[in-house]
Amino acid sequence: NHHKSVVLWFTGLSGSGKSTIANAVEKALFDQQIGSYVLDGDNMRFGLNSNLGFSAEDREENIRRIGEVAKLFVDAGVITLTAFISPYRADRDKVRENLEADEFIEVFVDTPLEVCEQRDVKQLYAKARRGEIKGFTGIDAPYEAPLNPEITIDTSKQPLADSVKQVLTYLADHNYV
Ligand code: GGZ
Repeated sequence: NHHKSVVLWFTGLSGSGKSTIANAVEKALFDQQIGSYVLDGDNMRFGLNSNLGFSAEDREENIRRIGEVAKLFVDAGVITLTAFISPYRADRDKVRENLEADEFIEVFVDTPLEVCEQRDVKQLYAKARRGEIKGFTGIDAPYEAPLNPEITIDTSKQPLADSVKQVLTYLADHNYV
């Protein structure tokens, strides 16, 4: 099935739903015989970026490397979905600038902190509140929201299927798929 390769750059707080939506979009594309690939903490932070932590400098380097890898995937013709907090606007903008204008779609997963904290699947917010994790995004480290994201999704207001549809509709409307 024909498609135009692109990076779908998901950004948002821990627990906002980035990986869940990205993986569901990957599956939906697969069902349409369109190959795509998800870059996330599981395959980047445990591999290529295993020497990086969560200081501002390390997050910047994390995002820089992911941006370079995503660019290689796009050059290889793959629809590439990345699911990282990527809290710094400047770091995301650098990734965008390193690609063609139509090769970067910023997907802001704008789930409120309160909702992410309520979910707390990995109990990381609880640890951050107790001071057992320092520099946790949204608690004592910054998250800089995108100013002009192509897509904004609030997972506290709609089910997963609607979020997936939102992304697929954007791709179809802009002739990526
Ligand atoms: C934020 C942290 C931290 C700190 C560990 N701050 O829910 P998760 O577990 O799976 O998502 C978070 C993930 C964030 O990694 P990223 O590579 O996406 O971050 S960044 O883009 O800022 O480089 C969380 C876990 O790692 N985690 N410590 N201090 N999230």
